[in-house]
Amino acid sequence: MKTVRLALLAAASLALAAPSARAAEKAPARPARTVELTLGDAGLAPAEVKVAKGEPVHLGITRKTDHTCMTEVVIQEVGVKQALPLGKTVYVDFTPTKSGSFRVLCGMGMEFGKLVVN
Ligand SMILES: [Cu+2]
Repeated sequence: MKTVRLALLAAASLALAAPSARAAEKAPARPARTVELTLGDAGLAPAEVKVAKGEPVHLGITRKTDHTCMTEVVIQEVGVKQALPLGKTVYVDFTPTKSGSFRVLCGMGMEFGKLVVN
């Protein structure tokens, strides 16, 4: 797996280094937007996050309480399912491809917040 990844990276570097008309035409990759969420005794803060369709999101979540059932975060529509260890910021990356208001859930399906994609 590691070897394959390295090979892909090498191929990508070569592609970037090689001057070509096609590379010049290609739009630069959109930088990811970093969004930070904190889970405390009062819940998720902020409880609603707004992002843009097609914009890569680098989502960081820090669980600061043990008095919660949200030891895992699930946002089905963008394929997020991530364990939330206490006191540690975990990051998930995704790019929403459809707009809507998506529920941010704990592992058992309870709603803690919304991800709004416009
Ligand atoms: Cu729950």
